[in-house]
Amino acid sequence: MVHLSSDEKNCITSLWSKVAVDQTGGEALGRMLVVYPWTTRFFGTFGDLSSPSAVMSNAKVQAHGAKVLTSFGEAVKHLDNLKGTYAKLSELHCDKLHVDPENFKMLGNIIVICLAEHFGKDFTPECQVAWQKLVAGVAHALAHKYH
Ligand code: HNI
Repeated sequence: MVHLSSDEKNCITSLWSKVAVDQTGGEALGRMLVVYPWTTRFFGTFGDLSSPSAVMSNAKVQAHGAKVLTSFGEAVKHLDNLKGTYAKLSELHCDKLHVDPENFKMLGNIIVICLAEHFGKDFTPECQVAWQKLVAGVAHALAHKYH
């Protein structure tokens, strides 16, 4: 359960409205695969992931990253109901994909890093705290249906 003040909610939604979702999503997923190479095991059908440049220029990584960050947008729309929002995806990642929920935290942190890099000083420390709470909340919601 995340507790966000109204200021925190405002900074999350206003920053989100300026995010280039497709580009940032591809970047975040690509970085996860580069920095935590064991995560490539989930993406055996994506083709060449053998080096950082192969990962970052892989069209399937870019497309899937866009899909993941678009889905993250649902969290921004439903800040008060993350568990309900991700119930189906939690089942999918658990039962079908067998993704260890630790990975959700790692990707969430990378998303925050990508935002910090894009927005520089506009990503204030207060806003960063709010985003950190949000990515933790999404990771928690995605892990919720695990058994
Ligand atoms: Ni994730 C598929 C959302 C983190 C591995 N994932 C999806 C889909 C969405 C999605 C949406 C598409 C579902 C469908 O086809 O119905 N994933 C998210 C979100 C996060 C996340 C919102 C966290 C912010 N996924 C992760 C992580 C991993 C991961 C951290 C692995 C390390 N996801 C997958 C895999 C698939 C997937 C694997 C299936 C990919 C494919 O198409 O083959």
